[in-house]
Amino acid sequence: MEKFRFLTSGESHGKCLTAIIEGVPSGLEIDIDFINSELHRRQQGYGRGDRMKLESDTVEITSGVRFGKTIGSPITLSVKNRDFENWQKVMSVSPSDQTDDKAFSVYRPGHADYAGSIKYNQQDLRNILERSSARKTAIEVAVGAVAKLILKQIGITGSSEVTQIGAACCPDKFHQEIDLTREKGDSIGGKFVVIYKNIPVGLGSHVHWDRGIDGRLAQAVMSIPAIKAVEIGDNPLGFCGSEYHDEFEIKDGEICRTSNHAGGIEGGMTNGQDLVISAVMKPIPTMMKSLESIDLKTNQKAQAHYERSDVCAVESCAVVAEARVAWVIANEILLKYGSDSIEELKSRVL
Ligand code: EPS
Repeated sequence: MEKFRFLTSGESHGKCLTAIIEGVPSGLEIDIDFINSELHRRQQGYGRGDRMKLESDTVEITSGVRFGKTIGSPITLSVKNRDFENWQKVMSVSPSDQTDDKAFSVYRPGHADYAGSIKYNQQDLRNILERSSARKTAIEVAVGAVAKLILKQIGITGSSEVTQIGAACCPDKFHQEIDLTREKGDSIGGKFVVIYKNIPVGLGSHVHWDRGIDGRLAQAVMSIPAIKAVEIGDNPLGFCGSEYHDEFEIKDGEICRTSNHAGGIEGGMTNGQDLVISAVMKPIPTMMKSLESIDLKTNQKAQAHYERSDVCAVESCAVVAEARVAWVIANEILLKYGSDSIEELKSRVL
């Protein structure tokens, strides 16, 4: 069951990335500067590669918005790839431009190349790289910004923070860790946390397995490229039950809790506390430091393919996760309060 739904398209070095979103209530003011500032945040972060110097991601809206406000119809968003200029022939749609330029056939261990080439019967691994690249998260962040604008109307706000880079858990050490990794021609992962505040009680449900908001959040965050683990609230290992579960108390006549180890979710439903989701990103698998691999053309040993990449993208990934969590919350809000206009939504929630 989806109320806030969308599809995205676009390759890393294709002309542009596109999304069509359906289900956004009418009357929502679309703040393009806000969407662009979210795109800018995704491009930042210590350890990003040279592609980010080339791109200056901005959104274009071509449907669903009139005079600055949504009108209830599907919204089309697009973000241009500036680098397309250098890839026009290589990424051409036309059969007459067929070329082997930028083709490659040595699998990158850890990337989608191997399984993707078998699944889609492709001999040129570029045909897998182009869509498996995390470049597509640019348009996802634009969609997340629209979800955030809906949430903002009812007072829900989100943020994120990097909590670990490699073995370093203290922000003072993050840049040093990334610099050392770059010097070695390697890549490095890390961990971040996303927090959303002012969440109403009862988003999601305990009544059926696929309606739990924890499962939906886990899927949305886990499927970001390179994510290997997702946690809701505090990792319970090392706690006994009496320490972990959040006790009730009454403060100023209101029911509240003495802690938030559960990260705002109990029984697959939000409980009114802050929503807290952490995720672990593996080191990016495109590396200067060569790994042993196989060339699919010869079936012989070869060194893995390398092309421009990031040393560390954990900060950007946290922004992408904020966006994905925003989609999930916006969808649950629209499922629960089912409104066609922002005025209706506000009257139902506030
Ligand atoms: C990315 C753009 C890509 C990569 C990165 C994410 O650009 P290019 O491939 O042209 O350098 O920098 O993707 C990966 C590292 C990956 O392994 O998929 C972006 O816009 O975030």
